[in-house]
Amino acid sequence: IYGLRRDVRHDELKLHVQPKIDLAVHRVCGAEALVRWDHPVLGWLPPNEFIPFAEQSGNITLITTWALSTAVRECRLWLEEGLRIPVSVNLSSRDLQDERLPVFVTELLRDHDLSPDFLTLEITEQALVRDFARATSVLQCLRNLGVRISIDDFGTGYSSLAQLRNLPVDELKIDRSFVLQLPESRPDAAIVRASVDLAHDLGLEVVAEGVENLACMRWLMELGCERAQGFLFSRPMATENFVAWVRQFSSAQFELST
Ligand code: G
Ligand code: MN
Repeated sequence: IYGLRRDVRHDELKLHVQPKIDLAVHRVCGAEALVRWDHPVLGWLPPNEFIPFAEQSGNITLITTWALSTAVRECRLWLEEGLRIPVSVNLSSRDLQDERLPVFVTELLRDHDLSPDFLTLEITEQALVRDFARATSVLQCLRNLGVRISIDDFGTGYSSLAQLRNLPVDELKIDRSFVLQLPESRPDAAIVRASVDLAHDLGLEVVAEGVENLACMRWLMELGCERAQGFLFSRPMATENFVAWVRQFSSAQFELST
């Protein structure tokens, strides 16, 4: 991770976005921001190849604040284009230890004149393991701002279901490892069905990650899963292509329904 500070300065980080689709109306209902690092020697690095190192070396705050600022600015640009699409940003466990984060988010939204419900923060169950009390207090502050909170990679962490009951969250994202083999895999089907029911009983919305084919999408729709994200709709794309992609997705749907 050596060189990240210099690299942020040199614009080597790039934001990609992947659409989330509302399965009931087949519209784009959100976009997850994913950071890519264009390393001068190693080439494009996806988040899972450098975020862990950034966390260890204490550089994660730099990346998170960069991702938040860039994502909020994009979301404002989409609005200017007439597209009301909330943006989701991933937080790491260190971010949830940072009591300055809610202040940063407040000022960022104010600077871009963006309502807080246009921002969703995705946290993993893992992010709460370290200093649970402080993490939940930061999380509560963020939620009090009106920002939406989403539990990412649900089902892969160590957190107990009892813990979920007390968390200030709005949305649950089912990890793609349980979704990729649907609808064939019986154990995965059982896990996803139980997770969707649990989420609904707790008043949470559900996003299925890793939706790669139509059969999987239809199975999820029948289950009452509200939202889906995955290669079936689109891979993560450069932000400059997003508005055009949304427009063609909407018009493709329009042609289907007429
Ligand atoms: O849960 P997390 O925030 O890590 O998910 C984002 C990652 O998932 C991205 O790296 C993205 O490329 C990947 N991803 C998104 N959709 C799909 C999919 O449909 N299939 C697979 N295999 N990976 C996906
Ligand atoms: Mn995520």
